[in-house]
Amino acid sequence: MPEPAQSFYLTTPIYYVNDAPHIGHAYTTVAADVITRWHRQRQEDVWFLTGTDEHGQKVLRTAEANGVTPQEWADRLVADSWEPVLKTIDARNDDFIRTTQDRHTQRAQRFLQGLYDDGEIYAGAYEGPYCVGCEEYKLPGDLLDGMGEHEGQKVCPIHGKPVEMLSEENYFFRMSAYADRLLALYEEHPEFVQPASARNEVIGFVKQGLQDLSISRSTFDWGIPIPWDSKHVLYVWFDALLNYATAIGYGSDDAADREKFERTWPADVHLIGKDILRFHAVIWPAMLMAAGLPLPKTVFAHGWLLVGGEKMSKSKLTGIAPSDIIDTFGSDAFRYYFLRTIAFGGDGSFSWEDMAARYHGELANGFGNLASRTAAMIGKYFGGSLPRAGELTSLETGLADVAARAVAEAEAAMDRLAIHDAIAAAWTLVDATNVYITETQPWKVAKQPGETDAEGHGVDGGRLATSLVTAAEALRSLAVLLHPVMPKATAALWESLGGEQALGTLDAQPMAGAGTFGVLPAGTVVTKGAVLFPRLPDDA
Ligand code: ME8
Repeated sequence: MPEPAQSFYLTTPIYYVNDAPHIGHAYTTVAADVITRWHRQRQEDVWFLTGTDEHGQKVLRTAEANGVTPQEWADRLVADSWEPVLKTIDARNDDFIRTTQDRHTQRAQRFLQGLYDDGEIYAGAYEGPYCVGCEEYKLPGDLLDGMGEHEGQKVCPIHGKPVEMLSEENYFFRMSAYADRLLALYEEHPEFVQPASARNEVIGFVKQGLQDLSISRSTFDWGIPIPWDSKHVLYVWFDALLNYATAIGYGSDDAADREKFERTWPADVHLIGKDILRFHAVIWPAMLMAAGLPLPKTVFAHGWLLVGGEKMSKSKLTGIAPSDIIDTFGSDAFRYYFLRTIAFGGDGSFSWEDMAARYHGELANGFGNLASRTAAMIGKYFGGSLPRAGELTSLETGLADVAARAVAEAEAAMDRLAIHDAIAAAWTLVDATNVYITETQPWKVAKQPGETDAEGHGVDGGRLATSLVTAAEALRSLAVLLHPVMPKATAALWESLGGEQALGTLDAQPMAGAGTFGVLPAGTVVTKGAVLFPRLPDDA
């Protein structure tokens, strides 16, 4: 029996539907898409979940301000913005969960009832600050003193707005009981919270001691009803975190759903922004411990896209829509730019000048031109039929070594979730192939008379054929290696290389073999194909 494929389950945060997505949200989803496509290219059994977080006061207030019910508002935002953006950025998610779906609300209630029955939840009252922007109960130490119009008030450091003082009947989860087990988890499994800066922050936070967590709200009704007390709705974060389990079948009565959960849980990676680290690295594992469920393997917190040194946000009017950039540069360049330029885990910023410079330098001139001139020369000198390579010199074996190293380094980088390093490793092959073509100068060699073998494939004393076959092999490697990052351009390249007829679909090419040369058979039909990264009009 063949070994079952390794399973890989990755999630993004589920996004609030109070507003449309900006490039910060797209950044997380694109990163998630690249990582999951990478694991698919390793032929693993991948599940990629994203979705929307639709309950809570923030969404309720936005709907009220727009004169519609919160459900109508959520439906509108999902249909008009959150689902379409996935297509815009070329994300290939397997599921899209909405927290207002029955599958989620029923299964979340089942989880909650289980905790209540086990004595993990008790009735109490909460008095203290709350930030509706974060949907978070704040500790006094979390807040800043307001300035200007907020003088004399305490403000949330993320939203820059005053917190509200709540005084409410609530149910509480006995989270304080889990502090020691959480600290042991961070100690024994350093990979649980990444990068190291995030892990240190979480350890520091839990070491101060944990309080029990208010998990219900009783002053509005937009949420999942608490099963044993319909005057309360579930606190939006407790509701939202459960999506990672409910979406893959937790709490379902259906046998196929339960089997899916058994096969898929625990998650391999919860990918998040650092703004929501504590929820994922403290509250979520404590909830799972209380329910006796296995813990996710890794919570990875990436940095922020900044504008003027602050987190990009719609509420501060600094949000840029993904389509603003993609309409000009295309989705591949968008995906490449953000993941190549920002060290994954650190903060970064966007500039039109930098984007345009990299588009022209790295994509159009570096990668795109390499692909088009190689295909053009195979067309011109060999009628578009890949010749047979002659004797290999150290130039060819040197390039093959670069390819093998690039794949090995990129694979190792992806295992560390260092997406920027993986792309940089692939680029060593783009650059080395361009140097190789300059060194072998096929256009000069072609001036010498050529020969063909019995099947009519050019052999041409070897050199011309060898250099073009070698460049084509490097491009084949790059098509596989960069497919997760730039799905459209690499599909066009695969088509131009005749990859599908010769070797099957691009998706089916295993990442592990991507760096080995000598794969494309002689006679493969190479066509010029579309320009991968067209030059932009001067005023773009
Ligand atoms: O927090 N830079 O939803 P949300 C980088 N519903 N990433 C950014 C960003 C920026 N400037 N702005 C947003 C929520 N993000 C909850 C999550 S999960 C169970 C519930 C990304 O709509 C980043 O991933 O506020 C951040 O964590 C997420 O969007 C927050 O999205």
